[in-house]
Amino acid sequence: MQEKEIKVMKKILATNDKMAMELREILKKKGILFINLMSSPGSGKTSLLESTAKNYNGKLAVIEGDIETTLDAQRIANAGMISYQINTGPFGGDCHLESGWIKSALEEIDLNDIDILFVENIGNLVCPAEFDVGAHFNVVLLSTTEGEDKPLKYPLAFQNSSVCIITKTDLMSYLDLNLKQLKDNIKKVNPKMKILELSSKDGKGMENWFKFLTENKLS
Ligand SMILES: Nc1nc2c(ncn2[C@@H]2O[C@H](COP(=O)(O)OP(=O)(O)O)[C@@H](O)[C@H]2O)c(=O)[nH]1
Ligand SMILES: [Mg+2]
Repeated sequence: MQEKEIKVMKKILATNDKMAMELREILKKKGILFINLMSSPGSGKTSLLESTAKNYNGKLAVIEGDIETTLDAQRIANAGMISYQINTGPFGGDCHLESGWIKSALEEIDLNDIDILFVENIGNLVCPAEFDVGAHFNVVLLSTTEGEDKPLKYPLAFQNSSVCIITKTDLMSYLDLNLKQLKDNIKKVNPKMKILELSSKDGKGMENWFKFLTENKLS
């Protein structure tokens, strides 16, 4: 029985990865940079996107992933970014997005007027890291309130990302966070990780995120 389950899982992942590779190529050819944001609920993904929509000069769109509600898509749309919501609730409540769903969402979005496409993955530091959605960059967010140990406890999200954004730096003076320890833990799990520190609230460090976007834009 277990062997059968493993075989089915392997097949699902292989199908997902094939589609993800195709999406990556299609978007590259269209000159669209594709970024997948992953983190636990509440780390600041939507806030980062709102601030990006308001302060970064680019043609931006986001595919929002949530189990229920269109709240985040509405927040982002209010901030001025094209947004499209995927809800997994009606289809079993999956805790991650898969490349096939991204492909379906892309059929609804006019790709001719976009130069950066984001995915806000479902809030969860575990499952989203297992599924390649076809992004050019996986970006993992970790807020200062989550503690130094999380990269060690949830390594896959950090191993499968090339950028880690430490969010909510404005709160650091209220916390006992050891920032050096946190960064050492990130590097322990992924020595090549690019680490950015910022606050969407007071705007400090946002320029480094915008620089990253500009440097990696494809058109
Ligand atoms: N102080 C502070 N709060 C933040 C910051 N970014 C997000 N928040 C707050 O954290 C909560 C969750 O943020 P949200 O962007 O919805 O997180 P998401 O679930 O990852 O999309 C909200 O109440 C935000 O106002 C920040 O940089 N500083
Ligand atoms: Mg959100």
